[in-house]
Amino acid sequence: MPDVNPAPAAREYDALIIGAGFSGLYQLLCLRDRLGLNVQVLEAGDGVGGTWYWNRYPGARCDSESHAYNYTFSKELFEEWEWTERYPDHAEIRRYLNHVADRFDLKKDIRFSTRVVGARYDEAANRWSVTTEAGETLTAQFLITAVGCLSTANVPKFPGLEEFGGDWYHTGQWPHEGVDFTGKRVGLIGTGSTGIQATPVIAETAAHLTVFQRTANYSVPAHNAPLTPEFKAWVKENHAEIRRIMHSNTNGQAFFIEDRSAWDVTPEQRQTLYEAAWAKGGLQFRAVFRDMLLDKAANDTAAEFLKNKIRSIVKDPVTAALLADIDHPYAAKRPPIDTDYFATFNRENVTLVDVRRAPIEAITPTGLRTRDAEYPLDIIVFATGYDAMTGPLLKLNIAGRNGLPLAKAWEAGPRSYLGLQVAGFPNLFTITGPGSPSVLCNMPVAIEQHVEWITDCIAHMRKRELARIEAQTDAVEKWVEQVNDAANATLLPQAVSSWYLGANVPGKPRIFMPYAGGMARYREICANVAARNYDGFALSD
Ligand code: N01
Repeated sequence: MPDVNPAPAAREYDALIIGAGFSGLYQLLCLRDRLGLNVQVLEAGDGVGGTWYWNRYPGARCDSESHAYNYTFSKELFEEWEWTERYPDHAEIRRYLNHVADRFDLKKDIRFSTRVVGARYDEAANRWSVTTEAGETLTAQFLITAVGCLSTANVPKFPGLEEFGGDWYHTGQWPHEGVDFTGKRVGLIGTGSTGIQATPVIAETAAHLTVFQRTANYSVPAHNAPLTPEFKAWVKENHAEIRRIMHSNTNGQAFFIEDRSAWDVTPEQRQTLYEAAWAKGGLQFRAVFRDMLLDKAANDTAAEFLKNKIRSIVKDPVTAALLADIDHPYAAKRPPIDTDYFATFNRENVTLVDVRRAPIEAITPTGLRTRDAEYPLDIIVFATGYDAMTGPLLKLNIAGRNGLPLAKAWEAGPRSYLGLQVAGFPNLFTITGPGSPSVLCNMPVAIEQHVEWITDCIAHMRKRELARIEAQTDAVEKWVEQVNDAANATLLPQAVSSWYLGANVPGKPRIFMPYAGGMARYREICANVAARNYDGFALSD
């Protein structure tokens, strides 16, 4: 049943929140129940879930392990919810978020099926005026975006798509009723985390699946499985410890990166450690050595191990060579994890096509044409990613002081202070905005930290009767430098086709967007800023 709330009588709020995923739900709870504010959430979908509301493609599943993919603010909530598998699938995550929304009675303050199409700051009134697609206007002192980092689908502008006679879908806007691939000739474009998750599942029912690969990718087995009663009991008993680990490490996961260099061990020991990590599976593979993302030679040892795995799994040597022809360091792009991805290319009904060598030229009425060949298709699946991080914010048409559009302020790429605020946009907070660790961290951990920081900041303002907070230009300049320095200290910018850099969207400025200095360090920086009376922000009454 869609969650539909009638339009409320009041149109003026203390705070408006855009989005009802992990961020929006917790921000609502904090501002409404902890600070007593009059808050409204505006959500385009007809239910809670955010990214997980839209991402229902075959194989859609979280890459963080379920016991780490939680809110941790409530011990009771943590203990009463039981995940069923090592990695929750999209439907189970939606059940979790619905449970949270119902448990804390959040839905009554969420306007579903309400898409925000504009937001404008009125300086004289010190209020944000937010317009919805239906033409309504709502105002608030604070505007908080909780729109996620990966919610604006990137559908490449191939000529001919409108004339395609079959069906096509982007994975991030998947039909709720699902798609039946039985007996169909399916083309899947994209081999990021999504394409790698979807490929094996689609191959099970499609008559034929053609995977169009532009950039070959690493992947480590997920080894998904149902959780045992013992593990579930262990999780419940160890809430505090799991939380402590997630809050004190670099990536917000429930494990630490090993404190050893790839050069502390012999090549044989390295091989043994990689084999053990491969057998364990999941994102922990990148935690085997502390210098894996810092030292190219150290990274090469992991990269070679993973390429050898591909060569050993995939039987056809040409396909294996194409899959293992990876041009970037391991984990410099977001590392996928999979269930039988490489083995799927041993199936009779699956073909890999290199669209780096022979790019896609057009979608035709009956299929897809590359420079070299024509592929007849009934269904095309675009696993082509997102206009990441900035896309969801720019889509809102936000205008700050003097009507300055955010798109103009960010013409040369995103510039923010701590990924939380943009100079010239007072009282606007961007949860997991560009310049914060966000996508380099386990998202719920990054989200909780941002939401709690924003809540404390607003509480501070209320207590001191301050009405306005705004990032200062010099603080923004310094932070942008720190974001660049943090990225440049790692191998991350070496993946030139990465969406971390905006490289997947033609014309998008190439800026390394997330803060790569680590979640623990970032948490400390934000706490220090707050302790120093919100250093770098101007607060006024
Ligand atoms: O998107 P991507 P994604 N012609 O941008 C290709 C998160 N996630 O949806 O690399 C041909 O990574 C593109 O090629 P290239 C996770 O953070 C999380 O897979 O640009 N190909 C690439 O292969 C992830 O990183 C989970 O050369 C084109 C692919 O499409 C993020 O979402 C699960 C093309 C896009 O890969 C995005 O992943 C899934 C073109 N014109 C995803 N344009 C969880 O577990 C693009 N491509 C939580």
